[in-house]
Amino acid sequence: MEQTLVLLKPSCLERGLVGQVITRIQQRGIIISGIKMMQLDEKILREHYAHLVDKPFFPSLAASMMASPVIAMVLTGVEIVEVFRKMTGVTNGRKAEPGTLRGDFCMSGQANIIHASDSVENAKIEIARFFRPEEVFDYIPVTMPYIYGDGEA
Ligand code: IDP
Ligand code: MG
Repeated sequence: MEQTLVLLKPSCLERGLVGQVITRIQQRGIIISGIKMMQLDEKILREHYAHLVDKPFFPSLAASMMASPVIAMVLTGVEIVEVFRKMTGVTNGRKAEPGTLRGDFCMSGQANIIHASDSVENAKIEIARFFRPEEVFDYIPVTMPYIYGDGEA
């Protein structure tokens, strides 16, 4: 199965939305393989948002990501990168479809509550950036035969 890296941003923690987001993840049948709270710093953010470092909004983005700890997660599932990007919704919460996490829980293009890896290749890089191998657990829930049909997972 595939894995993706998710960050619940300070805008998620400060607004008390952590439980609702995790509930949505679990009710979908997505496996949480790693989860921890971390305080991000400038160094890791310059790596994580390398594609945005030269944008005028980068200092404000970095400050918003360091405003409180974040919750980092490794999620596991079949085609999880694509599934979870769809669940996340487009970057600007005001444009995100209702039913997506951003479309239901935020109104901002920056304080948009959640990060999700955008490709399988980037997911591998991001998981290695935020988690040590021993922090990612490869258990299989006993409910697996009810989450996926025969031969799917
Ligand atoms: P994504 O989170 O939907 O993958 P990216 O383009 O990778 O979007 O941008 C990373 C994060 O940078 C966004 O989630 C958002 O918090 C922030 N961001 C992106 N574009 C802007 C902008 O134009 N102004 C302010 N913040 C932005
Ligand atoms: Mg992105």
